[in-house]
Amino acid sequence: MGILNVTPDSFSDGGRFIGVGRAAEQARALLQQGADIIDVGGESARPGAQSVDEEQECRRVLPVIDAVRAHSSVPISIDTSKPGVMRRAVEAGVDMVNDVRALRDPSALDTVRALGVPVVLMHMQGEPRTMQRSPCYADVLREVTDFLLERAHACEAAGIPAAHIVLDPGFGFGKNLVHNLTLLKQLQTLADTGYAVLAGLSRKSMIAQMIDRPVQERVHASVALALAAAARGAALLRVHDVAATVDALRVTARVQAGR
Ligand code: 7PM
Repeated sequence: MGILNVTPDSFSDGGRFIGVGRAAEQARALLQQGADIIDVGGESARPGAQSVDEEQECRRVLPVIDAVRAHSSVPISIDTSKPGVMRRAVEAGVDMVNDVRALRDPSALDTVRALGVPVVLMHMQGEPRTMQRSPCYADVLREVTDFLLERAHACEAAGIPAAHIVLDPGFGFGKNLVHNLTLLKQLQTLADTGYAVLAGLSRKSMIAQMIDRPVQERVHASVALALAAAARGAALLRVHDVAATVDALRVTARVQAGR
């Protein structure tokens, strides 16, 4: 899954997204590098980020979705927690919902069921603006797993099929380095639930905490973390550096095959 950010920090001026051409170009590059899914996000659940309303989020993402759809039938996911954005994005041709709030909005569950699309349920402790202040768990693996299973079961009870549910421990979302490493080391436990697992580790600050590199110099470490997640059962990897990750996965698969 290649990351396509359409937040104003990266592409726009004054909160109004203007970089459709640039975003479409970036989407083409991700595809050419071997991305199987493009994740379009305009809300920014990033630590410390300001929230945006539905209209503003749609003004950012819908033109980009249209532009990608005009050139390609690649599966697109929409990174949002708002039912209205989910609906309008799927109407524009989006195939999957990626929700860092795991469909906790009161009408999000019914919206995804009615849309009939797969959904990524991500764990987050606290809220983006404050979640990294003092993350705290008695047993991080158990708490994250229990939360995700509760959300998955709520989805199934609402009529979303199990095959449409993807679980994501939410690396860096209300977690310190030891929490993140514990979750990654034990990721197979989450995969053993039978639901597909997604891991998003690409360029995250947990890498800086280990090797003190600025964001543009975290590619190699990101690939190492992606491989660690894949080895522990992750079916989807949400990454910025698609070419490097695909190369690493291809040779890893050959080692596994032994031929
Ligand atoms: C700053 C900090 C900028 C964090 C961007 C981020 C995930 C996600 C994000 C994830 C799923 C990033 C994050 N991370 N959705 N959205 N899983 N499902 O690295 O780990 O892009 S935002």
